[in-house]
Amino acid sequence: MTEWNSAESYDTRVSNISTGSGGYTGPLLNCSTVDNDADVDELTGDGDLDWFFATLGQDLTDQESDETLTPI
Ligand SMILES: [Ca+2]
Ligand SMILES: [Ca+2]
Repeated sequence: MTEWNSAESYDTRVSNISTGSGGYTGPLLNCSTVDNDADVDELTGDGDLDWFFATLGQDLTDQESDETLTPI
């Protein structure tokens, strides 16, 4: 959570946490490390910039145009 709450930009934080760039050494979050399940989920992030992990065509999100959705 330290990286996510850092002063880096949203795009840099997503990149660092998904790839280990920028000196980030914590657990990676990407389509290889986040598992899908068979359940239909509704993911809501409201007004802040959120990063969604969802199965396209199954899970529902309130993703906005400036937010990342990583398909799983
Ligand atoms: Ca699901
Ligand atoms: Ca949001």
